Amino acid sequence: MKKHFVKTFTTAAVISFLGLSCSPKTEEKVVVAPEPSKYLNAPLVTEIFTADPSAHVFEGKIYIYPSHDVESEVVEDDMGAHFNMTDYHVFSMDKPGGQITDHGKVLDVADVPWAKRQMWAPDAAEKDGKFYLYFPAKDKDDIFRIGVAVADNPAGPFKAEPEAIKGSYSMDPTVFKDEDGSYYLYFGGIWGGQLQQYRNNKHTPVGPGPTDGIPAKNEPSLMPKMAKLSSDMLQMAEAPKDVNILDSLGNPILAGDSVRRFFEAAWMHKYNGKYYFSYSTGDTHNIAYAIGDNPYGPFTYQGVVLNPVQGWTNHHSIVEFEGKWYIFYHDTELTNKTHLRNIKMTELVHNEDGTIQTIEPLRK
Ligand code: FUB
Repeated sequence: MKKHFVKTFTTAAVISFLGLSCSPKTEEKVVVAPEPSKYLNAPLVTEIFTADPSAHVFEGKIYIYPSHDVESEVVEDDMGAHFNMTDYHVFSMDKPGGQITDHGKVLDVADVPWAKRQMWAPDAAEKDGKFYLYFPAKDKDDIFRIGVAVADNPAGPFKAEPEAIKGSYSMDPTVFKDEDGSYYLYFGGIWGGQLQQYRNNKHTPVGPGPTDGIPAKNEPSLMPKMAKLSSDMLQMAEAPKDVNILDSLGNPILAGDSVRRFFEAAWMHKYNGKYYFSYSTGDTHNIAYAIGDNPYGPFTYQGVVLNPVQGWTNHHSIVEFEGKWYIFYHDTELTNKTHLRNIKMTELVHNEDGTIQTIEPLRK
């Protein structure tokens, strides 16, 4: 905090200065000016810890579906065991900058018959007046699966389906609704997200560690997965396919290209008829993006949407509200602990050529 001395001239002092009568009186006050924040934006929620915000406009409002971070006894490891979340809250705001409403707990792991622990990054979708919460959790065998829970309104509460989505695996699900009314599920995450334990949609682990099963540096990286959703929104209508992320020459991004390869946190948005697949590069901490011509891709790498935030993880969503685009993201401003995060938002700008202006979340 910087202290400034501010001189307050009273009327009496001015009269005195002008040579008029009255005793001179000058007051000195110490005021404390707030340190300029090093963060681009303030946390949206401070009462509980929140992360991985998936934002949508439902019924004219912005609804946010984040992870609910909690302190727990679990020791930190490279598989993210310390992200030991057990439930979800939903938040809403009438408009950017508006007051945030916490709609309370909308789903608890205890109410998900197939799930045991680690309720990680969720997303939501609306179809025909029903709302669907897609969420990853570890099952009784400690394998990540993706579940669905259903509600009659965007603020829940949500009722979980008795079983996980058939054939689902790994984590960080997101659902994209295309303009023709089709819905697509994107998912996956390496290391703690277990994607490296799968080949051709089969669980074929070569070891329990976060990098066991990661391809060699000069091989194509593991790609996120996607599938069209069934018309009831509860299953995949097809076997998951790779979301191919290519370089500008049309070659797959390599596993050793850690600045550009997919790690976790898939998101899809559509802008001017193009499909923007964005994701976290994990251990290099960027939110990157790639553009394609249809929901299946391939997608060509373009650059960085959001530079590293404070904290190890970087996870976002991108949404349009009344003609402007916004990115929702998180950092660790409230705690400086990587597993106790807080959600934030800021405007996102598409350039005339369709590229996205890179956002710097920390002031230099
Ligand atoms: O919140 C737990 C995990 O951290 C998410 O699933 C990842 O995307 C990372 O943000």
